[in-house]
Amino acid sequence: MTITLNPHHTSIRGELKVPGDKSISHRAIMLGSIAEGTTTVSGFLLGEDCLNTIQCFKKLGVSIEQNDDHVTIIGKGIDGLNEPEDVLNVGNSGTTIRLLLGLLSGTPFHSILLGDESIAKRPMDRVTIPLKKMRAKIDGRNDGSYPPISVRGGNLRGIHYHSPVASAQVKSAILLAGLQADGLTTVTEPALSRDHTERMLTAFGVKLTRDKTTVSLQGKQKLKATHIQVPSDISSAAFFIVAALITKNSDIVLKDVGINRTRSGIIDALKLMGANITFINERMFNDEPVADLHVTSSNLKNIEISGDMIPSLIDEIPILALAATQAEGQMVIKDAEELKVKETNRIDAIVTQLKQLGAAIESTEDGMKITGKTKLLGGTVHSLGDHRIGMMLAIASLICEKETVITDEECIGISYPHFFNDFQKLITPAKY
Ligand code: SPQ
Repeated sequence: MTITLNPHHTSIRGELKVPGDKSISHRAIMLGSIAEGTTTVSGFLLGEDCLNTIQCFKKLGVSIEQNDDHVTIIGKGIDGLNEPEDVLNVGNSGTTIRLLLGLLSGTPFHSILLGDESIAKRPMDRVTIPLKKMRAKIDGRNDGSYPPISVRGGNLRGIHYHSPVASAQVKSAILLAGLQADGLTTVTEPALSRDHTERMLTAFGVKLTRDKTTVSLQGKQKLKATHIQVPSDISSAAFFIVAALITKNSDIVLKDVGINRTRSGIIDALKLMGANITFINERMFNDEPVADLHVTSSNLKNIEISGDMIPSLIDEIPILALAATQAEGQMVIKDAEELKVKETNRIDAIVTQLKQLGAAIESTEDGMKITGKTKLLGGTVHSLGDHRIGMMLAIASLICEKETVITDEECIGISYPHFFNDFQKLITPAKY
């Protein structure tokens, strides 16, 4: 399907609560399923990726009831999952397939995991290599590198894995396998990736030790059911943060946003660029920090984005690139090769689609260069089936001279159902 957005030339004003955090919602279902007792989740993300996680765990024999954004999971314990009678279809979700590969590496039965066309192209060897070192039996296309993938788990031993990439999916897959392994499992990453798994394991009573970019846990620990309150997703909030910054007379408050330091690189980057963003009412949801974010229109200046900052804003690079088109000077994004293995090759997707709208943007080997300030013109652009590209293009339409037509916009439901309702809510008529 396509959507046509007229040029708005408007302010963004009002208060909004964006949906629950995708990474935390996945993990709540997974850890609740292997805990002892009944776990309840509030603020669960009803996006397609997280609903696919629920379907996979139902096929593994877990009783899960979902009413709107409240979910109740009757945990089966760490040894209680059943061999699935059907394949486990993760749809578009890289988090589901990679974390499930880790969890199922410890279960003494056979499972087959697959997903959509995008998932079939995403590399799994980053998790299958360490999981095989732990003795999991895994096979798939290209020697276990691409889905469909089959796993026969059990009899794992702990390892110390030095991951070549800063990836929370790699770290989490190994930790979920390590929970079922003999001995100690340790993961060291080159830079700290998002740490929701570590925080939530602690909330479920698991003992782990952390030292900078290293985390360790002993196998055979039991998880105790708990209540998880999911913060609003900073990755979804980022679209409206940038919308408010790049439009005139804008003033918004985004409620209950997760501001975990391993995810809030987008706020740090935008503040360095001169953005007016303040945290109000800082507090904790379980072990996760949250705040309400007050954002107003700002004059932005471009900066370099590179190094250890990249993992903390990797999913926000599409919307950061749009902000850069409206900032003075040049933004250089480096060390971001990981963008090539997301739902699309996001370096190519960002560059081709923003260029189509009139941006001055070029790709590089490990990122891109964007020169601002440029007028965006509008025209027909493509989400390429990538939710974050689709939402970035929708926000771009706010400042385009002419109408913007976005193809395949329905993919936005992967992480942000009702995105366009929220978008409309914040748009106020121009005051010229
Ligand atoms: O789940 P999926 O498809 O991999 O989703 C993305 C996204 O943009 O929503 C990436 F394409 O987010 C990943 C993120 O990039 C979610 C995630 C997690 O929940 O653990 C971690 C990051 O990936 P990685 O490979 O750096 O661990």
